[in-house]
Amino acid sequence: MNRVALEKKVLGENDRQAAELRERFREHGVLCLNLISAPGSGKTSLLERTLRAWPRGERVAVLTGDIQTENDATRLKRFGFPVKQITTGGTCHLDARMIDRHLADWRLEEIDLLFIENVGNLVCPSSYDLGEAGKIVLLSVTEGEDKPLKYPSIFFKSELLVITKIDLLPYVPFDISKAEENARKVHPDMEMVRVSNTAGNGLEDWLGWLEQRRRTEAARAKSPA
Ligand SMILES: Nc1nc2c(ncn2[C@@H]2O[C@H](COP(=O)(O)OP(=O)(O)OP(=O)(O)O)[C@@H](O)[C@H]2O)c(=O)[nH]1
Ligand SMILES: [Mg+2]
Repeated sequence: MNRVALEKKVLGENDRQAAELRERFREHGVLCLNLISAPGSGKTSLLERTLRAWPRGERVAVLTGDIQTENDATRLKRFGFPVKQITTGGTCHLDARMIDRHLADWRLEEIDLLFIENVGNLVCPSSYDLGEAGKIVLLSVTEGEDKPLKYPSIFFKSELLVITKIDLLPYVPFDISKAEENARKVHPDMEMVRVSNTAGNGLEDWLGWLEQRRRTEAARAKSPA
């Protein structure tokens, strides 16, 4: 079998498993969001901020993916919500089978919001559907404002762009308006927020977006198909 045919087969099988996961999330009323960025853009930091701000009784959970180490799960478990690490052992993205396997001993009826932190990579995670309701792409101000043009697929497929590390703007030659304009060239309707995970600026916009997204999903679930 040649490489293209094999890749098609793998992606076809992944799509089938992702469709099953999406159906299970829908049945149990789980809003699943898939966070994607280059390594180190601030996915775990944003989730740390989110869990810290999250009301204790609310039912949120995280699956966090990395090639090696349990570091991100250790960071996120401190907030008392269910968190599991997925180590891929070399694979540059998560796939639907890994999600399915790591959900096996969680009761989906006890989760309202599930974050998946993908492996740090702007390319491979874009091709693998995980059954999520939406993808969120992060871009930090140290990465250059041309990234939406260089890696269009993930910016096209994500509903929200989170620009991170805005506290560093005084120190780096990053034109934030240009970055947003580039993202809009690839994805005209894309929503955007700007945050600093360290200083805390913009976090209310991110949390507000999440709240609104949960409301939209709940309304969609209630309306007849
Ligand atoms: N100045 C500044 N540093 C940040 C911000 N967000 C994250 N960092 C730092 O950036 C580094 C990487 O952050 P992580 O949250 O681990 O990034 P990540 O995207 O989860 O990284 P991977 O999981 O390895 O892909 C850490 O040293 C963070 O403290 C921010 O908003 N401002
Ligand atoms: Mg991380």
